[in-house]
Amino acid sequence: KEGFLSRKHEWEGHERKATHRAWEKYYSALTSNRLLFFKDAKHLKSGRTATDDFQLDPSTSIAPATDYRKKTNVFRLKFQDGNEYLFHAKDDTEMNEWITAINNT
Ligand code: I3P
Repeated sequence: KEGFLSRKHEWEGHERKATHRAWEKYYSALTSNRLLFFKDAKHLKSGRTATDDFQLDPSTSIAPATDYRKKTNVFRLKFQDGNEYLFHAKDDTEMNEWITAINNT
């Protein structure tokens, strides 16, 4: 699965709020166990990432962020180290595709 997602860092540790909290749009791509971030699809082809990738493992949890009310179609990824990120998909279908794809990693 690949496509544009906006991302917001919420927590950078257990009980430690993220300092850089703005939404950032990335062309995102899921591999077998990693979520990679690019500026656009062209950069994915060239392999030039825009920022660090996320390692996914069975301890990573993903669910719709029903408590976040400023945007719709937002889901949350939680990592065991306390990092939490929101992701904004363009519609409900996209959000559910990402959730299913990430759950299947
Ligand atoms: C953040 C930016 C985010 C906002 C966040 C701000 O400021 O405006 O859009 O999150 O609010 O801190 P900056 O651009 O200066 O980094 P929301 O879109 O969710 O409001 P927050 O600190 O309440 O998370």
